[in-house]
Amino acid sequence: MVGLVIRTTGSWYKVLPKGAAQCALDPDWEHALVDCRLRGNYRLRGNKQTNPVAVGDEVEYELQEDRTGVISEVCDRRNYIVRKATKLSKQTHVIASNLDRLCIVATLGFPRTSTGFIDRLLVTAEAYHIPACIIFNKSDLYDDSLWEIHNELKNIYQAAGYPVLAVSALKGDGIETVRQMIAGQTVLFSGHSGVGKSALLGAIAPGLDLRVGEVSEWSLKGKHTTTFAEMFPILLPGTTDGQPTFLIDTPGIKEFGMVDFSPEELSHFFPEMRRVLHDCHFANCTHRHEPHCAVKQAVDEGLISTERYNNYLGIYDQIENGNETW
Ligand SMILES: Nc1nc2c(ncn2[C@@H]2O[C@H](COP(=O)(O)OP(=O)(O)O)[C@@H](O)[C@H]2O)c(=O)[nH]1
Ligand SMILES: [Mg+2]
Ligand SMILES: [Zn+2]
Repeated sequence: MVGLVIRTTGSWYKVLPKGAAQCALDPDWEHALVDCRLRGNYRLRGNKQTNPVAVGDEVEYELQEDRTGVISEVCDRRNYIVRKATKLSKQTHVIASNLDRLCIVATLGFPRTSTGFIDRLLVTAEAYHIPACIIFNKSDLYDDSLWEIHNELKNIYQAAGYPVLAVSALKGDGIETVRQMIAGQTVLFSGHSGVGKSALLGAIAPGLDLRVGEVSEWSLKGKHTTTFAEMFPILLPGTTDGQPTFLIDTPGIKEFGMVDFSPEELSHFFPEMRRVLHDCHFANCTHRHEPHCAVKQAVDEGLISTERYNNYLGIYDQIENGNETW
């Protein structure tokens, strides 16, 4: 049997069998899921990762008499996104795999997401070859000055090559555009706690069983909770062959990505820098203080945003100083 891992709790994995009712809004959906464990003698490929099976993995499993499954094979991942297993550990935890898109959910007010945070997630997406977009939520709270900031940021990020949307999960504004953009894809929603990720998923697919506001309340109380990514298949119009759309919520996950590249590679993960860096005088130009640097020239000419460039410098320093998570 072949299926898709949609949730993990400890050593049990919820697997959606191929061909089963593929919509989390289907009343029979929970019953279609198979509780699976990993085969006892499953050989881990290397020991860098703490979880051998992650949300988004395609797995082969055998059904037992008690209707549980035993996973015999985790299929090769197209891509995946990780975080550090623990603060000091060298090991990583795979948050989710086989992604078609990373949606960065941000807010301009209540609270304000920094461009530094957005740019770090974008770098992560570039490093893992996952197309990214930025969704500014809570547009219902915008006044004129927030709209002005929104439009400035939209210009910056669209020029870099990323789709930018303004939405209100609360009022429903812009949600149809999100649906059209993600139809048929596997999409990970990431961003700070409280920006409205769960509310956004609920707006995209009304009726999903999501805990809006819950994690932010937990963290206010200072409780330590271990929550993981969870995937919800839904059916959206506009897909061929009724292909489901997979939404991945990440409640409680604070850190995304881990740098496994050298600072010299960083500019390759800024698309607008990647386009010009071959014109730098020095082949190993770091675009910080070298003369005849095409990147700095593009910044001076207003072709590359000063804000993005400053964040590049900040991330460069951070990696150089051995601080490799965000
Ligand atoms: N005004 C406004 N509030 C929102 C919107 N979306 C979410 N919220 C609120 O923001 C808080 C956090 O939402 P939640 O979905 O739990 O955020 P998450 O931590 O990113 O999953 C809740 O109190 C929501 O009601 C929105 O579009 N507008
Ligand atoms: Mg949430
Ligand atoms: Zn340069």
